Formats: sequence, structure tokens, C-alpha cells
Amino acid sequence: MQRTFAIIKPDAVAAGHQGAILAKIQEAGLRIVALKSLRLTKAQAEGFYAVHRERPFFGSLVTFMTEGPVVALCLEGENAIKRWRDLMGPTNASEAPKDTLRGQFGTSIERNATHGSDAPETAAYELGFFFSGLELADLG
Ligand code: 3AN
Repeated sequence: MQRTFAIIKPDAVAAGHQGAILAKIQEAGLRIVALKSLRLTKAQAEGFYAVHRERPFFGSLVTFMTEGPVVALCLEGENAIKRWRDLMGPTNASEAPKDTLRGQFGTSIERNATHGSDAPETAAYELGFFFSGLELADLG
């Protein structure tokens, strides 16, 4: 069993696609362990994307991620990290297949509807960035 961290980004929330994306998650058999809606501050978005701070798109990415509310999720299942990334599709939404979330709900490489951790270490870090231990406790 593996956990991963997911975000429904501001573009997808503003367009009202949260419900459709949550339905896809459940149809795919990933369990929603924790879920919250919040609007990131600039400092929080900069901290979350700190690994990208030297990249040319960093400022624009932070502006985008703070423009409106997001939905943060902890997803659980066998091989959840890869399964969620496969559901999302490639980073560039304009090139993503239409049967992926980014292909369906994203519009560009930046405004790509969803985020997903890329490895177990990043999943652990990102889950801890957004959720407390109590929120991630398995209350089964
Ligand atoms: P992924 O989210 O597919 O793992 P990363 O980690 O390379 O992709 O990028 C993090 C986020 O930064 C992406 N989800 C996207 O919103 C944004 N991003 C990545 N590359 C670019 C780019 N060349 N121009 C603008 N935004 C980008």
C-alpha cells in the first residue's frame, strides 16, 4: 500500500472540475484518505515549489498556484504514486492525451489542472507540508 499527494489546481477548481476529478480518482480505485480545500499564500506556494525556484517559470507558477483555492488530497492504493501520475498524464496539458486529467481539464504546461508527487520521498514531504499527522491518521 502506498500513499501519494495530489492537488486539484486553481484552474480546475475555478472551472468547477473538482467533482469530475474526484470521481475519476474513485473510479480508478484510489482511496481518498484526506482532503482539504485551501488558498495558498505566496510564501506557502514558494515553499511547496522550492525545488523549482531557479527555473524561469517559478514566479509565474507561484502566481498561478495562489490565484484561487486548490483541493489538496492524500490518495492511497497499491502503486498509488504511479497510478495517479498515469491518470494525470504528462506535464504539458496541451500535449496530454484526452483520456488523461491534464488532457481533459488542463490548458498548458503551467495550467495543467493537477499535481502529483513523483516519488515516495516527495510524497512523504508533500503530504507533511499540507496535512498534520492527525489528518493523515488511518481512522478506518
Ligand atoms: P509535474 O507536475 O508533471 O511533476 P514538474 O514537477 O516538472 O511537473 O513541474 C511542476 C509544475 O511546474 C508543473 N505542474 C507545471 O505547473 C509547472 N511547470 C513545469 N514546467 C513548466 C514550464 N516549462 N513552464 C511553465 N510551467 C511549468
